Amino acid sequence: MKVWQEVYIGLGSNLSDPKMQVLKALDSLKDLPNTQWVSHSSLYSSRPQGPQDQPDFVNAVALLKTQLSPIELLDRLQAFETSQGKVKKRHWGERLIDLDILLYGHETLHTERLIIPHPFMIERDFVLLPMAEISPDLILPNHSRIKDLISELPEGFIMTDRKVEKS
Ligand code: ROI
Repeated sequence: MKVWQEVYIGLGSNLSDPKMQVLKALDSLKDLPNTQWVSHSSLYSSRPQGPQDQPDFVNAVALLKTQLSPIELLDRLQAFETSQGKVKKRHWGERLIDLDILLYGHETLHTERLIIPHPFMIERDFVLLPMAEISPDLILPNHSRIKDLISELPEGFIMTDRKVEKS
């Protein structure tokens, strides 16, 4: 019997109607095999981390329970990105849709294709705040509390005056 792991997925888009792209990607996550949908955060508007000559982002985080392995999950997410039309333009540049595995249970993984926890999540309010919205008492594999990480963020990208409406 395979165990069920709680997995957090970060979603981001800043091209071709970003809100629609994020909602579409959230919907495709519901089609993952051997996976149960748990919840997702609100959608957040954020200014770009990285080059500033690109549009603002819409970000969200989803929580699932899955029996897929990390690499099986990564393959599925990359297939969703490709079928939704993702083309890589430049490093830390604009993107139609990004689906990142943030946490996979309490596991840590360091391979060429995949690093878990996501190496940049602790510096990104557009990841930590949506995660805390769905799991306010979350503790990371290195024992950090999500609330402590949020209070230690050096920089904010989320535009609090521009929370995205649901539909
Ligand atoms: N910036 C924001 N605000 N949101 C993202 O999802 C995002 N994703 C990225 C880079 C380009 C680093 N910047 C981002 O990949």
